[in-house]
Amino acid sequence: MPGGRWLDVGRRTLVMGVLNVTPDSFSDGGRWLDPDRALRHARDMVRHGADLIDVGGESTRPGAGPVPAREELRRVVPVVEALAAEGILVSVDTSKGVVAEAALRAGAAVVNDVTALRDRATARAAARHGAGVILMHMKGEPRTMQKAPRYENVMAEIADFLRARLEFALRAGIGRDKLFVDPGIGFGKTAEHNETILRRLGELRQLGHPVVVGTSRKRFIGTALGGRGIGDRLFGTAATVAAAVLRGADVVRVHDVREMSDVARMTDVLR
Ligand code: HH2
Repeated sequence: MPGGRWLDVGRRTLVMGVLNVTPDSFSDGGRWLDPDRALRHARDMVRHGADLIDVGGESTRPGAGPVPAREELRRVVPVVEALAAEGILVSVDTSKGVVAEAALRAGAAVVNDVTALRDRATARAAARHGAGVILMHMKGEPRTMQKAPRYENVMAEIADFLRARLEFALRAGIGRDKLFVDPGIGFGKTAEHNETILRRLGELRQLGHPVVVGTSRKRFIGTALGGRGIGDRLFGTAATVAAAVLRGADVVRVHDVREMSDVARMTDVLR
């Protein structure tokens, strides 16, 4: 881990800044593909309050296709390496074991895996490096997940899935204190499911691990506001961040770090 630093969870809500080095991410695709621009943006996010930078080289937006490992490595590793060398805490947003291994070797401290360690090589890499892991719930695959997702009981299904993946991660040798859980807002969920998750987020605290929540600029916010476009969801995002913090989120994953750090800090005061 860079300089032996680790996330100080629990004292206040931590802010994870999103850095998508992709041509096609849903809200910022193409903006940070150039490594120099990506690094400048990451430093800005840290200056504005990000505790951790989440570097991703493959979009998981609904309908996105897979990116070959070689291409994902080419996008992600140089950026991770440069940020880690500056002492910035980095997570790598990947579902591929080879990318996780390379990013951890380059200095990333956390693997953010939207498939919750489906690739066992990711679990092995995280265990070997003593890395943190964010286990996220997704129903289905990005390509198809938004085609009429259905649940008997959305909170119970998410909690059961995460409990099973926590057990798997522990068996793989990942430290108990290194595991985070995330309900996966927008991953195989309708707007109503996302709203239910935010209303009942507190229930996930029973899993005994810090809770990560990523609502930033997502479609259900646009829907609730009468069809707002991606560039017009800042205040809607702020409301979801405040709600998540009040209901016990430990980490919020956001694009607009400066604004959402204020929201998180102020909501922490009121919590
Ligand atoms: N959401 C996205 C990507 N990764 N990881 C976690 N743990 N939780 C999330 O809610 C989450 C995530 C989707 O957002 P973004 O990275 O902005 O878009 P894209 O996947 O299109 O790159």
